[in-house]
Amino acid sequence: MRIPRLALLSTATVGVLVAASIAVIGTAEAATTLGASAAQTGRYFGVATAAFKFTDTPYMTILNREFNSVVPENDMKWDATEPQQGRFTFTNGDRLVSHAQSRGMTVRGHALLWHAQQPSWAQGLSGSALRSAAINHVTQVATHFRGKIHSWDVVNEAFADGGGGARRDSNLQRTGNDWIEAAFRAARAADPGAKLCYNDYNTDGINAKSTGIYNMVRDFKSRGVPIDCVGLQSHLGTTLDSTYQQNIQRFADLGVDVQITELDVQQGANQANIFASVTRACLAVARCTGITVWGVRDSDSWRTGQNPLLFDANGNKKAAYTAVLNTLNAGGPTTPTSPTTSSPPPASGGCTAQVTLNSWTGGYTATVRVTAGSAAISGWSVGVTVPSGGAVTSTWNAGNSGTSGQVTFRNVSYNGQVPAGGSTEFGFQGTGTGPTVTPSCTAG
Ligand code: 9MR
Repeated sequence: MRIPRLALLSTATVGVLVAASIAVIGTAEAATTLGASAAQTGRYFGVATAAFKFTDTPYMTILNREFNSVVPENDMKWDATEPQQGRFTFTNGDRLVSHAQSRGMTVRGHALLWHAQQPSWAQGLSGSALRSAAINHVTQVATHFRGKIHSWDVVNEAFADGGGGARRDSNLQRTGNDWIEAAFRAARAADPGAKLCYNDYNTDGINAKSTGIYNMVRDFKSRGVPIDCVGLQSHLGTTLDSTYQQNIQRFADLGVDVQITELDVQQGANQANIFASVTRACLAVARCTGITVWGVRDSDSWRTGQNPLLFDANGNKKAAYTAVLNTLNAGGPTTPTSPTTSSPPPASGGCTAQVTLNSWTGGYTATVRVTAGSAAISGWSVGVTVPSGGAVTSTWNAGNSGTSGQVTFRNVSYNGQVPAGGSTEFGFQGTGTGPTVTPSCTAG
């Protein structure tokens, strides 16, 4: 029998396609860019940039190829966005955001309030006039960029160096110690989708300054002040504090994400090792969700003469680049899915729980959203089945009884009251594979 030529061709094509897709599934290729390799571990790899550099072709080639997150080095600061009181200029910030969106990059916002780079009109204010100008600034800027920012540095560098963990003196601090929480509440109201971070430097290990910040975050979590993340800037010298990872972990254990936000390392024999160690430390903590370097090439850096970045002035990859890429690739690939499992819609007076997993080989974090039904609830508990062989190793924003098999999570003092239709989140980390059985939710 003669088989029509067309049919023969298509049979062969299907055969090739099937073979090709099996080959793709079966091969775990090491990623060849920072952004892609970080993404395989569920994280981003970002860079500080500026709209005025967008006409520099060699610069843009690296930016677009390597990074999947950007942060404006200066374009969203107070002096840049509100040069005169009540007159806002978002041109450069908007250019940065639209470039990022066109390339599928996320954007960190930096920084809503800071004692430095204030416009001169704000430097001349104090007391309640400064407080209301500052909160208005937070509201206007966060509202303008609403829905477009992955994480905001809401407050930058508010703690003192060598101050035993105390706040830094500044015109903002002199408006009252509650200025930071007022800023976070205003930011949450203006852009509920953005993660809200506190960001600082000289916090690259367990020391008096990072402990001061740790105590503030713990206090905020206990009082329901909206804070989601801590930024560790990580402007580093020629050594790395031995408690770098431990410090990330203790913040994560408070129930906030940690981001390495302004990484650069002084050139020297240890540069590549320090970059690799920072990357490894972030990968080792599930809630360390991304790393940003503070510039593309050494010639773009604020640290003139210290060559602290991953590319040299000619755009060549340095040893530090290769060290970071290899470290990222050693940390992945992980399961690129976030499966969710939900309990059924609640009866009046009840609640529902939805579990979202971020899994990797050998472990996971679970984020659990508890939503009240048509009536407010006062207290809740969520039952989860932990697959055999695994166990819960840490929990945030909830208490747990048991760590394996059937585990019950209960609200803590500050998140038991949930209004009708409202929700609250808690999370836990575990070993093994994450729970996939429908969770239960019980009010009261
Ligand atoms: O890199 C920024 C540089 O271009 C600015 O002139 C400087 C102004 O103070 O700010 C630099 O970025 C800082 C960041 O906004 C906050 N953390 C420290 C960074 C380096 O100084």
